[in-house]
Amino acid sequence: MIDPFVVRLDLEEGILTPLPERVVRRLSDLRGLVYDEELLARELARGDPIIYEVRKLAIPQKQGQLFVNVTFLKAGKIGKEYYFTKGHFHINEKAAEVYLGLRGQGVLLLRRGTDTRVIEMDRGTLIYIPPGWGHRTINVSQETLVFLSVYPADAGHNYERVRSEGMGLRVFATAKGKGYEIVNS
Ligand code: S6P
Ligand code: ZN
Repeated sequence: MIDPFVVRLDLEEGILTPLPERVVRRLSDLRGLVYDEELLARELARGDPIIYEVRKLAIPQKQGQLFVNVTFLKAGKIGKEYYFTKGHFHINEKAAEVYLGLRGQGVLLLRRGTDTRVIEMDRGTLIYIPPGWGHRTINVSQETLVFLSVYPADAGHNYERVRSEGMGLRVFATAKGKGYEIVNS
């Protein structure tokens, strides 16, 4: 059981008050997921910076509950590939999700079988991810990408499927270094 509760969400910065639990993902967590693994290994020899973090409200992992998270995905690239979240499918194939862009400019990649979608995300973009669609977020801007996620607490996350099958698409900086291009991969 859980009582009704209230927190503050700073709609400009995405900061929750009081600050909830923090999950951190580093460059090394992108091993096996990036386009250029050799380049990643060389960059890791120099250090293992934080790529993104997720702030998670404390909600019981029980059917009927909803998890509420805010993701902060840093700006940067590995070679020409913009920083991205690992990406996952929900283990519970009936579990949908809602994303709300708060800050920065990103791209949400969706995949279900051979069907892929590319959705631009910025402040005020509300995206409905139906059950069964794998999802990964990419930061294509020069500032941190911030977005809110709401999804069933019993969704579960399958990361291995994305690791083995990929997302079908990647997001690269264009040759001129500005903007982005979507490539099959
Ligand atoms: C959870 C939701 C987000 C991601 C977060 C990090 O279902 O999609 O909160 O967990 O953006 O991405 P990932 O792929 O590392 O879980
Ligand atoms: Zn999800």
